[in-house]
Amino acid sequence: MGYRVAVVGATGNVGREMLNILAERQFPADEVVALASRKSLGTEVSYGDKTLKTKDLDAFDFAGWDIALFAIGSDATKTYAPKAAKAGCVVIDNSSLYRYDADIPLIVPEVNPEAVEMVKNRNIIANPNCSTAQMVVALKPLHDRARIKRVVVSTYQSVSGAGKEGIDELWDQTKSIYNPTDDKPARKFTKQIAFNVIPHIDVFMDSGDTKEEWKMVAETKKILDSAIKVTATCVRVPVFVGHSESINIEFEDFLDEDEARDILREAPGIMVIDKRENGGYVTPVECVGDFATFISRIRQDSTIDNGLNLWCVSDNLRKGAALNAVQIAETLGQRVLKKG
Ligand code: 11C
Repeated sequence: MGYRVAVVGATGNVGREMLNILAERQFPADEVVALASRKSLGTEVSYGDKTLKTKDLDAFDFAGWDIALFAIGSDATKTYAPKAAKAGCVVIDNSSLYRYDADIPLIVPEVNPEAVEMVKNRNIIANPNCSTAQMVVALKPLHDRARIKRVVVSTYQSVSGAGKEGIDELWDQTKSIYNPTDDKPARKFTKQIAFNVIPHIDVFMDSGDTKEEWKMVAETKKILDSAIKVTATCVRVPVFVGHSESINIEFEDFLDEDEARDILREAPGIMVIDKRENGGYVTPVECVGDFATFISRIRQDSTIDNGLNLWCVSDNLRKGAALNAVQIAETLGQRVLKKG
């Protein structure tokens, strides 16, 4: 017997990817339902070679359903996630609503799968921010070997992180650059995104950091190790899908770049592409549709005793969202629900 799985927000970028990945990874589901708000009712979405018609989230009864993958905003999640959890359905939530609650597990399965046991507290599991997920996959095996003290990360985040409106804005603005009569001013973003970069993602906080930067700090501590110091600068770039990160790591112990490369080659979820020649590294367009987090440009940082630099690229809609959520569902099945 398999699982009964609901995908909530099935018509959005992440919801659609959740359905794709459930099918691609042959998640042991007996039944899958696609849920959306009333305005998307009846929209057809793909699940493997099947087509599902979306049902009304508001009228849905979660009783008898095992797992709900949520990919809707925090406000709607606040209404529907407790309803599902109370009905006995485990919620795996992609919003930031529950991530920082001490009694809710925040999980990247390659890093802290054991945290899934905490699901018993509230029947809710949080999925991290995309920029954190790919970074901690890379940091974990290096931390196990040489203890990370401090991380300095700069991100290059694609517009799909801002949803469909972000994608549309880059597309329309790029076309309008060649047609001056068709001005497309910034709407979703705070400045022109076409042929530009914007050092601002999410709202500003009192510290001067943006919330996206704060999330990378708080989530790395919760998932990997609270002792690790992280400082982040998050930047939006005119790329449709795939977040990139330049990561500088300071360790307690010395870690040679060749050993780091070998460790990363063996680590789960990682693909090392690191040749010191033209094109011997990964760029975001190459990671789209892939499960792996790609690591390139691994090299010693000679300005400190125990430092390394690396370049990390991943599909933000997959490892950064839908894939990680499905991997959490797999972990939940193996360690807690144990059906079938
Ligand atoms: C972005 N990282 O690229 C954001 C999107 O907390 O789940 C995901 C926000 C979140 O804009």
